[in-house]
Amino acid sequence: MQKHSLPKLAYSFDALEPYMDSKTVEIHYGKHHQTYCDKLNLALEKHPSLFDKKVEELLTNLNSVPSDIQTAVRNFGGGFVNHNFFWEIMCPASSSGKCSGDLLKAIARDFGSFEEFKKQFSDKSVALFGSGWVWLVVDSKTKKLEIIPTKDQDSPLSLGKKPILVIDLWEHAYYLKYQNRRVEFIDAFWNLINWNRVEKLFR
Ligand code: MN3
Repeated sequence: MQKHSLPKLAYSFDALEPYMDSKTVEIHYGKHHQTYCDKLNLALEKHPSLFDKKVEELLTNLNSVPSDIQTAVRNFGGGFVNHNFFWEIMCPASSSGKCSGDLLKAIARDFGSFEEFKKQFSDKSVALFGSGWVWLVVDSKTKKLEIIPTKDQDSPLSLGKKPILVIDLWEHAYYLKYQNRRVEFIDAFWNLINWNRVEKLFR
């Protein structure tokens, strides 16, 4: 049995400056993300055999998780996996690159153009009420790209969608630097997307 632990960040806390400040990354990763991981481990201790499964697998089949820990897996397992993913699809602005190749073609196919996709993704991020996430996903049936919001720590995996890009819109993701100015945070986020990684996830 192996407890879950946070994956190492591929960059230092200050590497996302000035768009995401060092203190925010440090607390977001070291405190918020760590707490989701700890609480997930605590819940799984009631059913230790589940440690052998990937958390992504548990979230994909939430109904198969024992009912006494289903909510905990949804919230803390979701928080654990969503943040793993969030850190993974970001990088320092200097190596962000550009959306290109097959992904760019699919975006043009499903949204009309990259600019239109960016507008829709940003608009949904501004409009999200309360705490949650906005995702670019591939629907597992239609194979089309979609932009969907999820509440709290809900995962698109539980909806049959494969995530390829995400923005964390909980206030803890931006409040130290941007306070109530969520729009500025969303604008800044576009500088931090690891397009190389996102395109790999798409393929
Ligand atoms: Mn968060």
